[in-house]
Order: sequence, then structure tokens, then C-alpha cells
Amino acid sequence: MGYDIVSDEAIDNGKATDAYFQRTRQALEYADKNPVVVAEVTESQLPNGTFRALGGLKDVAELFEGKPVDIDALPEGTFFDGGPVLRITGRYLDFAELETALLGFLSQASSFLSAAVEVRSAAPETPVMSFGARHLNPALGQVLERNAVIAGLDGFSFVAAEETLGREASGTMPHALIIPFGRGNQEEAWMAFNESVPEEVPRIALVDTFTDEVDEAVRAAKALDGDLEGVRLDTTSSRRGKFDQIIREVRWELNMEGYEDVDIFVSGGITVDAIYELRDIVDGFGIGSYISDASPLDFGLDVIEIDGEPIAKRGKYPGVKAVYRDGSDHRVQLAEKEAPESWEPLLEPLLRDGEIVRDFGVDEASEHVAQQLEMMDDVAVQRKN
Ligand code: PCP
Repeated sequence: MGYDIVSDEAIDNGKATDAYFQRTRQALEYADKNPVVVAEVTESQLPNGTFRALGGLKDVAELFEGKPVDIDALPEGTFFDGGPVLRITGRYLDFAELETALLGFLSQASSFLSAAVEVRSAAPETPVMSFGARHLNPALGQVLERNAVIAGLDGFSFVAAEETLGREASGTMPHALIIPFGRGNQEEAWMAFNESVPEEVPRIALVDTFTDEVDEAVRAAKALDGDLEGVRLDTTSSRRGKFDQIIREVRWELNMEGYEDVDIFVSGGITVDAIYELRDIVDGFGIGSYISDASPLDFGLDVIEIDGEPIAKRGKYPGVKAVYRDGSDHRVQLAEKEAPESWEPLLEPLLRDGEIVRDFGVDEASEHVAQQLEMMDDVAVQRKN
């Protein structure tokens, strides 16, 4: 039967498109029109104070590989505020049907990346794991984890992303491991975990399954005496009350019993506000929905030049543009105008005549994000709500 997931082949050959692009081709071919155009992809045309981070370029490069077009784009992971993030130059009918997949690749990946960068900035010193694959169609799990890693998160849980990211997925135990041992037998579950999983897996016990977190945390510490590295509180929302107070109480009682070294991790519906509230009293976060549920960015593609002449639909700015950055200040202007020397141009070649002219290492992109977080510390990258 197969999954409802579009194949690579369908994406490559332009079938992952909206039907109106097929009509566009029919009409333009009928009228014998196939001009050389410049098209730009923007979220907002001019800076408006809202910063996002650009993801999805690896898949865009793959999509356009072999097509006779030139593409310039911001480097993967670049924080941007308005203006074109990508520019295509070529004959319109050489890429007309690819618009749908192009915008989808950029919109979804940039949504995950922007949310993950927001999370990273909220918890710069605290380990954060990406747990959101469960909320997505599995076809998107790898996109989620790639962007979590680029944002600088400390790990991810989705095993199918291991190969392309060249990193191992991490994780310890869900409630599904505890429940089969039965109420009151949590020790057996924690000990079975301790005795069965490879040494390098951190011993972190889930301590909210059947009884109070304080009770289970101390019991887990005693059961795995010396081996337990941490406890995880995934307290269900209906029982959460004041989560910070539950965490403080767990810390207090663990310390009182001599388990000062046992760390406390939290997960389940953690938002950026919760991160700010809890980051000084926990040792790590598992974050899923805050990143995976972020809205896709609203990118659009517009033709802004035909056969060398500026043109645009109403409400869009005609002419080929360049985007510049000076510290945290962004500026968009016509590319033909000379920019002040101190301004750094942000668009860089991605493809030349269909040949990919960039590498897409996650380490490089991650380093790029880290540098921007340091240099632009007055800028807040935000997820789209
Ligand atoms: C955690 C929790 C959330 C998952 C992580 C992601 O799962 O129940 O649903 O958090 P999010 O709310 O930020 O998306 P586990 O405790 O590992 O698994 P389960 O609850 O299924 O036992």
C-alpha cells in the first residue's frame, strides 16, 4: 500500500507542485513565452524587527541540482530580518513547477530552526534534547533533528536521523518501559534498564509514572545507588500544579538523602517561558512540541525582473535586491547600488548553472548559528506562532 509520503523522484521531476503551475506551463508554452527572470523568496520584504533563522537549503540545492539556473541564498542558519533569502536567475519554465517544493523546504525547516534557536538562546548553559519527532509525519523527523543540531541543541531522539547527521540519537526510557512492571514495581523497571542497556547510555530514570515525583526520585536513587545519573520529570499537565516547586522539592529530598550528584531533567510541554523559569533549577530539558509545532514560515516567491527589466505584482518591490548586515542591523536595497563598506552582503552562491557550489555540513551551520548568537546578542530569533 505504501505510505502517504511523496517520493524523491516525484519531488525531483516537479510533481510535488500545485496544479496551477502546470496550467502556467501550458499557457506560457502556448504563447511561446519563456523569459529570463529573476525571482526572489521573501518572508517579509523589508526588515521589521522580527528575526528568523534560515533552514532547508540542502534540500533546495538537491531540488535544483541539474536545472539550468543560478541560485544565490543566505548561508544555512543565517539570522535574517526581511529581504530576499534566496534568488533564482534563469528561464521561468526551467523552474516553474519547483516553486511549491522550494517554498515548502524553506518554510518548514526554517520554522524548526527558528524555534530551536529561540530555545537555545533561552537555555545557553543547560543541555537541551530534541524530543519532537513524535508530533510529526516521520518524513519530517530528519528535518526536525537536522535543524535542532544546527541550532546547537545537545542531542536528538529520532533514530532515523542518525545516519545523515553522523551522530547517535539519545534517550533513556519512556513510561512504556515502567508500566509493564506494574504499579509499585518501579525499582524492577529502573534496574532492568540499568542492567540491560549499553554502558554509554546515561542512567536517567523517569520518576512520574505511578506516585509522587519526590517519592520516585529518591526510590530510583536508592535502587540504582551510585549508578543513577539523573531523574526525569515528565509530570502530566493535569498533575503539574507549580512545576518549579515540585522540582525544588525533588532537589531538596535528593540532597537530603545524599544524592546531590543526581541531576534533574524535565520534559513535556516545555515552552520558552518555562525554560526561563526553570533553567536555574534543572540540569536539562527535553523539548518537543515547542519546536515541532512552530508554524511554517510564510515564504513567497516573486518574479521581480524579466529580461533585465524590473517588474513585480502590486505590493511587491520590483528589481533585484541585496541584503546586508551591520551587526544586528539589516538593510535591503537594490543590488546594483553600492553598499557602504562596513555592510556585509548576505546572499552567496548556492548553484551555478545547476551545479551545487556549497557544502552542507551541520557542524559548519551550527558554528555559524553559535557565532551569530554571540555577535548579535541583542537579537532574538523567534519561532512563528
Ligand atoms: C515525553 C513527553 C512528551 C515528549 C517527551 C515531548 O515523552 O510525554 O510528549 O515533549 P513535548 O511535550 O515538549 O512535545 P516520554 O516521557 O519520553 O514518553 P511517554 O510520555 O510517551 O512515555
